[in-house]
Amino acid sequence: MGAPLRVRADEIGESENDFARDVIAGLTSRPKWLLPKYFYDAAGARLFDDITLLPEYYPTRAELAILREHATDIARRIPPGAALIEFGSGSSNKARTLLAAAPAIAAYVPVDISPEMLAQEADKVRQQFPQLTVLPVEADFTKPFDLPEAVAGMSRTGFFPGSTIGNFEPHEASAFLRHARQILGRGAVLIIGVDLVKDPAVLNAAYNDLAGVTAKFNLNLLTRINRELGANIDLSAFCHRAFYNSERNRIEMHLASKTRQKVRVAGRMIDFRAGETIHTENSYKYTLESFGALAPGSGWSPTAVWTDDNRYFSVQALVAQDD
Ligand code: AVI
Repeated sequence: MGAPLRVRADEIGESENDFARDVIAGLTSRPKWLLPKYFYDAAGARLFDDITLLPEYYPTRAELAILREHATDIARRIPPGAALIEFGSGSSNKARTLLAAAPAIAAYVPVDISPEMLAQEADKVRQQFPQLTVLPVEADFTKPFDLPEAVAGMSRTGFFPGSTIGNFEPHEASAFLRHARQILGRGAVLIIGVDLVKDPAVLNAAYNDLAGVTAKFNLNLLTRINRELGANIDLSAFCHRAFYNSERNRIEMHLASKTRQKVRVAGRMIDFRAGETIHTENSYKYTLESFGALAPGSGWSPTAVWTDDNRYFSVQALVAQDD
C-alpha cells in the first residue's frame, strides 16, 4: 500500500468550503436536504454518544450484545496476524470488544475524520492492549485513503459497525462496499453491523426518544450552520421530525419549519414555507435477504450472520471476492 496519510493545510480549508457548498446546494434545492455526515461536529458527536445510551435506541446495545455473545465465532473469521481496519472508528468500544476476543490481531487501524477522537480512542486501545500496534489514520473513510506502510504485508480485516452503512443510499452503500474491497485488498474479510427491518413502532421510538436527545442532535446541525456559516437561523422556529418510511425501508429525519420564514446562510436568503422540511438523514434498514443480495453485487461474499435474540440487528462476515 502507499505512504501514510498526510493532511495538507489546504485540504483543511477545502473541507470548510465543502461544508458551505453542500449546505447552500441542499438549502436551495426542492425538497431541501442536508448531508448527515455534517451532524458530527464536537457537540453532535457528544449527542450521538448520548443517543447510543437511550432506552429506545436499541442498535448499539444489540450490536454490542452480538459482539460479546459471538465473540469467539466472529474472531475465528479473522486471519491470525491480520490488521483490523475500522472505518469511521469514533468511539473504540466495539473494536475493543472484538480485539479482546481476537488476540491474534496484530494491528488496529482506526480511520476517522476527527483527530481529537482518534487520539483519545487510540490511547484507550493502547492501554488495554499494550502488545497491539495501533496506527490511527485521520481521513474521511468514504474517500480513497492510504493505509499505513506497516500493514502492507498483513492480511486485512475491515470493521464497519453501527449500521453506518444504513446512512448511505443503497447505491452509495454498494459503492462503499466496493471502495472497502479496493482498500482492503485480496483475501480481505469485512465484519459489518447492519440494522434490520422490524416493527415500525420500535423504529419510530428509536428516533423519537422521550428525552428529546435525537431532536437536539438533529437541530444541532442548524447551530453548526449558524456558527460556521454566519447564518441567523432561529432554532425555535424548527422542529425535529422522524418517521419510518415502510415503502423504502428507512427512517427519515427532517427539520420542519414551524412558520413561513426567511433565513440568511452564507450571505444567501433562503425561504421556507410553513411546514416545509429539510431532509437531514435516511437510516436504511435491511432484511437478511436484501443485505445478502447487496454484498455479492459489491465485491463481497457473505459467509456468516449473527443476530441478537430479538433479531433487531445483525453482524455479518463477508469475504472479498477475487478480482
Ligand atoms: C450513525 N447512524 C447509524 C445512526 C442511525 O441510527 O442511523 C445515526 C442516528 N440518527 C439518529 N439517531 C441515530
